[in-house]
Amino acid sequence: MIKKILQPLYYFVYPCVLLIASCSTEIKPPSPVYPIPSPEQMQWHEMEMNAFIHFTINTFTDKEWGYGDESPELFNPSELDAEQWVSVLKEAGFKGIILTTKHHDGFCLWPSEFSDHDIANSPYKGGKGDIVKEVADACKKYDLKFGIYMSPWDRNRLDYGDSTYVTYYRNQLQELFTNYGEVFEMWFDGANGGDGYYGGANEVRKIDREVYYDWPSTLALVRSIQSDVLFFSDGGPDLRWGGNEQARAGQTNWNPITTDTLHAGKSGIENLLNTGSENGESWVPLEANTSIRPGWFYHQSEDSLVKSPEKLLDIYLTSVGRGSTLLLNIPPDRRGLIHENDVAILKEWRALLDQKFSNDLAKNAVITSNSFRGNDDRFTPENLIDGDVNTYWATDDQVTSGEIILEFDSEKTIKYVQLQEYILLGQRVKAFSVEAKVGGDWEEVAAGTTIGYKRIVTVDSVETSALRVRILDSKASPVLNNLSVY
Ligand code: FUL
Repeated sequence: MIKKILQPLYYFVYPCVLLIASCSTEIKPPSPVYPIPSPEQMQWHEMEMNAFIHFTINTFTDKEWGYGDESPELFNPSELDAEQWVSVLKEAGFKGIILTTKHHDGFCLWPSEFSDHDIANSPYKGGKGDIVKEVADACKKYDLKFGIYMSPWDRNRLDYGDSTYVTYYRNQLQELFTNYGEVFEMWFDGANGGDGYYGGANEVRKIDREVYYDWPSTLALVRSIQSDVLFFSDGGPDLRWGGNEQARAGQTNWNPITTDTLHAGKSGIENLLNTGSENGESWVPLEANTSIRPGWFYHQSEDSLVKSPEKLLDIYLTSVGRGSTLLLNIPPDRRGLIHENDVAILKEWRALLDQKFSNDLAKNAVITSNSFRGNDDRFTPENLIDGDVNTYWATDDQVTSGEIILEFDSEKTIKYVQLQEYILLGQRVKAFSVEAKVGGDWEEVAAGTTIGYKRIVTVDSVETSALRVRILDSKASPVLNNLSVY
């Protein structure tokens, strides 16, 4: 009888009491501010630097854009060594490689079942070569991710402009995505249509960039073979072009942007691509691309024009340092090797990056903030300097600003301040400033708008015993997982 009376108490009242108790005391983590990155996009953010490889018949004709009438006989690298490419790039710090499997001239670096304009008809390895395979295998061996560029515009094809060409293009994508293992990124070039050889027609062909390729069907086809691949194009859908080829992301760089389909060459959207939009509907991060040389392909005449390590440091700051990922092109030469000059510069650049960003002064500083979420230990400012990207500092929901203070044990010379948002909960910060304590007063030494995955601001060298980072405005309560000072 007593048991019967107590039973409802046990099954109903007790859980209710527990629930109410937990609701009132437990501080919940902040809710996401949508959109947020997919798991594949998050991995891509963490890669930070990828290498582009432009290599094809242009390397042998000294051109940037082949016309499409080049004989495959011209393609004959004498010492090609994909492992040299990959090992040099890995040492420089790149995490993935994107190879031009076919550029605008239509020559294929793999023996394509659907074309004769390919490596099988070149002297390279007696027609038995397959450079897509060589690079994909080398990436596997050195643990780098492998990505594919295949130009939609094909100046060799007689049927470019007809629907049969789109079928041909899709067949080739199917070949590439079936035969070469995992592809992390597919790069769709926005350059489309114009004059060409076109199987001997030698004319100008115009296509309607927005409808001709029927991108949604093409993407669905590729996704049916490899579901995790990220598509890059002028406007996404997964990764967006940054609106310039100097790897200069916007000072304000929102990952969100509103895009209903691939823009595929739409003009006049460069500024929008460069900044994204605060209230954009989709997470489409900016990939900042440029070349280590003036051209995309190798030209002997540019051997002395390889960008300096200092220029590359600058490029790192305008790309990775503005919350985007860098895609730096390093074109192999006619031997099929990364040229000595480029190898030397990459080494010096790596050393420069290590020298600038290895001694994090924040690690040994005392860190405090004016507030943190619910005064709960899980959200303290210490999380910003614990080296763990999965722990973060956050404020209460209604608080959209905050101050974090770092106190050093002695005067330090500061050059860079690095901030990171915990973007798995969305991009939030709209404005921040950095101040240094000089002669007892706080002086502003840097300021910025967005942070995103990573933001590095350069400070006019200042000697100080304390730094204050002020989050001035944010879409919602700020959530940061890293603060580093160099
Ligand atoms: C452009 C192309 O026209 C260039 O040749 C190069 O491939 C660059 C990365 O994209 O649109």
